[in-house]
Amino acid sequence: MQERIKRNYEAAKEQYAQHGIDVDEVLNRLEKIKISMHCWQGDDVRGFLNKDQDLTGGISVTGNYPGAASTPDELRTDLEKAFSLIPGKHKVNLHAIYADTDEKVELDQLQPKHFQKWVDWAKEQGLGMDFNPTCFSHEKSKDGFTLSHPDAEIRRFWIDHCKASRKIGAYIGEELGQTCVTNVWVPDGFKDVPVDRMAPRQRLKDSLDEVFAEELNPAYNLDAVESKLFGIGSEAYVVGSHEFYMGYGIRNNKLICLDAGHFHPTEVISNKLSSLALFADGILLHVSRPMRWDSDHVVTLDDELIEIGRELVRGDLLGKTHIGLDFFDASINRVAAWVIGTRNTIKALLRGMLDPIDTLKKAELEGDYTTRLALTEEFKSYPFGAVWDYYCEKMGVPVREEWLADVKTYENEVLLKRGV
Ligand code: RNT
Ligand code: ZN
Repeated sequence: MQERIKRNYEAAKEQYAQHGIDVDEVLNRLEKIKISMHCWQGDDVRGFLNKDQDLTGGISVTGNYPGAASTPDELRTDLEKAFSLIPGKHKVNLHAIYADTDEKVELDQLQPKHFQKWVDWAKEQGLGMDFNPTCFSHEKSKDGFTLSHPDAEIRRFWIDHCKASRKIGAYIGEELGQTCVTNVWVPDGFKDVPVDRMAPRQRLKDSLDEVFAEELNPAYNLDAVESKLFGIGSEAYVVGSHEFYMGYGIRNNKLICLDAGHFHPTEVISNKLSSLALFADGILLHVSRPMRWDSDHVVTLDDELIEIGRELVRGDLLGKTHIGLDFFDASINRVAAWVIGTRNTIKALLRGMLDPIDTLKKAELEGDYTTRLALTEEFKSYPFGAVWDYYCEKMGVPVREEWLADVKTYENEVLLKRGV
């Protein structure tokens, strides 16, 4: 351990200890938190099954930075590189279109065996895995509807795909010995104001009931449902709105997924966690950064990310919250995008844990809002960075921006040679 890092850490520890914060204990807690890093940042949400299909579903990736992964092996190599620069042991979040198989297989026919290579790799790397049915970028979703499609045959296809996905999730969970969260998100919605808002929601509900009909061992698979407010081409109405899934999730014991970009631009998910937590079985987060719209920018350590970290810590919600990332930026090095967003998310949790929570809660309870504000503001310049550096060093990953040189080397030696 570098002497300077150790010295700064010891000094920081002392300062935090004055407010009753045991930094060593905080780092032990932090180490146990898993972030689910989404595979789709590595290849602009293309996947390997239907590579000739454009990205649809009202989401969009912009940028043409070279080096996107175009095979499962490339994607895994990139993920390994990113994980080697992030402290802790985490999870990889896969979409169904990332199946690793030579077979030409349809989404409704997918089986665990099509993900065996991913499972073997995750075992070898000591990673957990999460899963998602892919209800977009497909011929059968081209008119913007899947589980709520008016055509029963098309609905059937997507129901079967979601059922298959849950089974794959359960297989992954059993194999890896840690729960897989399978998250259902469908893009269904109308560009313009619908006449009938009810019927598509009724169909979505009925389809979901079928998807979830089979009980699976919750130790292996947990289901989540993800809402949104609008997408490109579904500006006026999204079938699976927040109210829809909040109701559905609470009634049916599903995890409710909150994506930071899926609400009105001034609405924040940090302010929803404490309410949801009182009623929902569990929460899944899609940590993202909406820039004027659901733009899925790489998450920065901004006020909202810090607030999410605080809420999770202060509300003691880490036990019932699964933290996933959801952003895709093709205008910068994709490995760097993962590293920046994931390190930031961990930093936000650390920041939350290093707040003088007991003192702040006491001040608030006593109506001493002056102390609440003063302490909150002064803590912004407490030596958080010294603790973060020590944590990275202790966990064997680069300290501060040292990781960037590593990514640049990787770019030159690996990414730029791909010609993608
Ligand atoms: C789309 C949702 C969804 C996707 C991924 C690829 O608006 O956020 O989570 O981003 O499943
Ligand atoms: Zn999302």
